Amino acid sequence: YKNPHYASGRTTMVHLFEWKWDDIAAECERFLGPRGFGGVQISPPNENLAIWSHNRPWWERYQPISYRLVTRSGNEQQFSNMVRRCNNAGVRIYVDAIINHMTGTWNENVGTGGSTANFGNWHYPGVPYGRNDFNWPQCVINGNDYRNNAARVRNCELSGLKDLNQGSEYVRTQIVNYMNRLIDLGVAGFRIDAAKHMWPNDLRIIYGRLKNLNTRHGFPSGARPYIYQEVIDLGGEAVRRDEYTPLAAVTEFKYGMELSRAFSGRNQLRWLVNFGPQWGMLGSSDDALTFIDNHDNQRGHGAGGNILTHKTARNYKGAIGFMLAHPYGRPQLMSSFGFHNTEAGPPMDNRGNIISPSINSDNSCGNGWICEHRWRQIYAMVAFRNVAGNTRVSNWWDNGSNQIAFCRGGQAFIAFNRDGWDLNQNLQTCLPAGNYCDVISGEKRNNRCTGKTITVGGDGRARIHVGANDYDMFLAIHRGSESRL
Ligand code: LM2
Ligand code: CA
Repeated sequence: YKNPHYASGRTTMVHLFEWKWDDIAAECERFLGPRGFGGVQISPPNENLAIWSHNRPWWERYQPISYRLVTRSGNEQQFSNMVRRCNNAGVRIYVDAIINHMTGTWNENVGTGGSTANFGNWHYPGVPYGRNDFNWPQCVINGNDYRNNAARVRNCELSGLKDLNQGSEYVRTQIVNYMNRLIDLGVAGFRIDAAKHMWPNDLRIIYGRLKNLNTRHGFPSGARPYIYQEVIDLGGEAVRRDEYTPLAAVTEFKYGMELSRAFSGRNQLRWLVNFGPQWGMLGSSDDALTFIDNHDNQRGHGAGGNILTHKTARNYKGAIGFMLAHPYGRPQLMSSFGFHNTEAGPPMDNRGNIISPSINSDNSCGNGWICEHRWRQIYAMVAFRNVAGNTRVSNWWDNGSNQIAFCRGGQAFIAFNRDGWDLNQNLQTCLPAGNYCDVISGEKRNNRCTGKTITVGGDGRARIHVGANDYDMFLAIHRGSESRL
């Protein structure tokens, strides 16, 4: 369950938060496929409660009312079409699976597909679930439970969301049927929402009943779905992430927290020389889904404070650049819509329909969408990581503070400067002699560099300059970024 089953040579997925299925299909064909992205995490595809009383917040999608594939992102036919088109473009689809709970109690009770619920009776006719399918006696998790009561974290309600009993055969069957339907439609795996709120043994049984990935969508026979379990464990938790790594991969929240610290100037970059397990992170790359921000902590929900996001773009790009240049983990990018208020849902019209992103001539998005994955510095680093492949970090250099540089075998080289003075050094790039285009300050176009050109000599060394006031704090070159002029 720890293999993402990317198409060969691909390494990185992006969370297209709240995107519509038709738009994702188009994005796979026109951008993600050609640019070498490995996959997309989509917002939950199953029917959720439509919460008009909060003006359709983003978090309504974490309030399931049935497993019908009807949401503001689209219907079942659009979903199926998206998965087909993305797989054809070499881009895999990963589903955010909300299987811990059903919607809590609200005044409104109609879902995005028209299903209703009778909250007082724990009755969800769209599945159907009833009173016996939930944990009993009813209780709500309180703050202390996270430190000292694993059973309450798993058997009580997460902020009032009705807590399903995954120990029940009937509940397991509904969940497995839902997930297997998605596998039949061609998805490559799942994010398991709120995994710490479910018993590892119940999850093990559920994963074991999932089908192999659909060979008619290009997966090898016998391939198991990729599963990454959302477990927030920064230490001091009653529920530990190591309880989940024997089952499948786990979201590594320490990763984005530490890189956010370093790239916002709260820790020196030179310490990153041994970034990885020695920092208390999961012991192997296969175990760790790595990311800077996610849909929760970019708006102050979930784990950790002071996480870098698109709102502080220069530092954020630096952190993303390091993440994609460094071999540890299986990276995930965040792609956001703009927001001022932390409850606000995606751009929508007054009937609640999501408005599609528009695409500008410079590749960026409009209509309220940020599309970090379309920032040159970010998609260029996706290509860098694909070129770097399985090579190790070599030739680490630092200046004893916030200037660092390293090679990825003989494939790629990167340098960062977060000090208040210029980086200006003759450094080993590990690349064959030639003129290389920096893919951060510009790109290679018609065999010319639109940004900096770096001249590597026969000894692999080059003059590397990253000014303290440069637009970006890093430069990156790799095999394939040579200019021929
Ligand atoms: C997650 N991971 O474990 C998601 O990443 C996170 O986004 C979800 O919370 C959460 N678990 C449940 O799937 C979000 C949001 C919450 C929101 C819930 C449910 O962070 O604030 O809670 O979705 O929509 C909302 C209200 C809360 C209310 C609750 C129950 O904000 O005040 O509690 O609904 O109706 C009474
Ligand atoms: Ca639970």
